[in-house]
Amino acid sequence: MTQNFNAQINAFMKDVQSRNPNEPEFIQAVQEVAESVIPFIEENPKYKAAKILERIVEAERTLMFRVSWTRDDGNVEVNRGYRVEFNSALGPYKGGLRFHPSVNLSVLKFLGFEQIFKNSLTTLPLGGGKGGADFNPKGKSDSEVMRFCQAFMTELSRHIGPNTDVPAGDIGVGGREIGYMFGQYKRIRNEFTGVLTGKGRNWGGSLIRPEATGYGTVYFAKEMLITKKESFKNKNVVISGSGNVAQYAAEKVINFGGTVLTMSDSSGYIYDPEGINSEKLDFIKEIKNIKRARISEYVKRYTTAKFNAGATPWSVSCHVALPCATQNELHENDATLLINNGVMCIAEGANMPCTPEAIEAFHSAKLLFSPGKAANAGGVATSGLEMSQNSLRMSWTSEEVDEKLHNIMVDIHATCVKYGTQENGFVDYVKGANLGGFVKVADAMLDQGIV
Ligand code: NDP
Ligand code: 2IT
Repeated sequence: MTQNFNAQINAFMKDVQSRNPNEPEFIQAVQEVAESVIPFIEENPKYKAAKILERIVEAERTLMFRVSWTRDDGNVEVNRGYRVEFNSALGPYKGGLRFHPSVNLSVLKFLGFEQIFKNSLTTLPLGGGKGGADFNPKGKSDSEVMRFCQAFMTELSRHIGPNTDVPAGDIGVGGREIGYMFGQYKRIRNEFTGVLTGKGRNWGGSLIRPEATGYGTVYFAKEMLITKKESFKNKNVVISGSGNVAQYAAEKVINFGGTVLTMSDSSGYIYDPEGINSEKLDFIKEIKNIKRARISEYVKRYTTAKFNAGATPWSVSCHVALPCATQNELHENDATLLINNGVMCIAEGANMPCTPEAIEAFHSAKLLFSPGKAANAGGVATSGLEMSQNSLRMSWTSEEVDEKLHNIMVDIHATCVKYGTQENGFVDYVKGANLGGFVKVADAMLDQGIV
């Protein structure tokens, strides 16, 4: 008989809410972890006595700073920069930087908090952190983006370092932005070090890092399908987003013999009933990465495809759904549509893209559902591999990195199965990921005393 721990969970969450008012995304992320972890803590009093959960929800350090920079026309702009250094029990703070107008403290605290458990699941020595700014790269010239990145790094450089805190990309931060920030760090500190990951391949970057999050998500989903004796072959796959994660998820699905029916951006989604093949995906990469234009351009070239403005792709019938855009992009009604249309597997390429109600619907329907902290951990894992290569002053081949990435995703899947398998055999990947991630961090915190 499973005991009900609602009273303990509610009391804990009441306290977290009162200490973190007006932070809905952070509360959402903590609630999910608390629901998985509190029953375990109640049965393992050493964690309770050391107040591990109370400490883990409090960031070790939160930095907020002004970022002033100049537009091409001479106008002055002011943005707010952040770095949330959440937990260093397992290693230097590690996590991406997001540049998007929606960035605020709640969003970065949710991402930094998730990162602790995700990084633990990778088995690499990585603490958890996240940062960014409410800067909108859309419509900015290249030189404006450079000046912003330089202004941002001028302050951030005081707080980070290869053994302290190692940022990387996230929404709005890709190879171009990492390059500008690395250049400014090097200029200020007079050091060529692995202070950022996602670097260019000629100057310390790892092969496969650009591909890693999307590939890793599909490697993870493949493991989930194997538990049902299924594969990607001839499966219809619906993907949201058309950025870094979505592009390489699509590439790997195509590679595994699946059919990618949709991709999207913040203006809407494209539906190609004939499937987005490699050549069409190259065009999407050109639209998004080089032209920095809208996904709707796709239907001008491929006229049998349809663009649906202002909509998300969840009404398209599919076997596998990979939400790869942003948080809370898949709601309960979307989950119901997917379920009614026969979806069997949902793997989060983005961080927290499914609302709690959507996850509940997938769980009630006994479908394969994996949370981002497990399914998208391949990105940060490969960042960890980039750090290793930087320390060794060596570069591994694509095949070597891809094999390590694949093994890490298979291992994370096994960890989720170990901690998440219910008495009836159903695998609760949410519980599995939360517990699997928590135990390692909690034990390290116990070892390191009350800090
Ligand atoms: P990109 O900036 O490369 O792409 C983001 C994509 O999502 C774009 O298509 C963008 O559309 C869309 N998008 C962003 N915000 C919204 C929104 N509010 N509503 C609808 N669509 C939106 O980012 P990534 O691909 O790197 O990141 C995608 C997700 O994956 C994020 O949740 C991120 O945290 C997560 N992630 C990323 C990792 C990485 O290594 N990059 C690692 C692990 C997770 P538009 O072009 O219109 O803005
Ligand atoms: O959400 C994430 O895991 C990332 N954006 C990648 C972080 C990293 O340090 O590579």
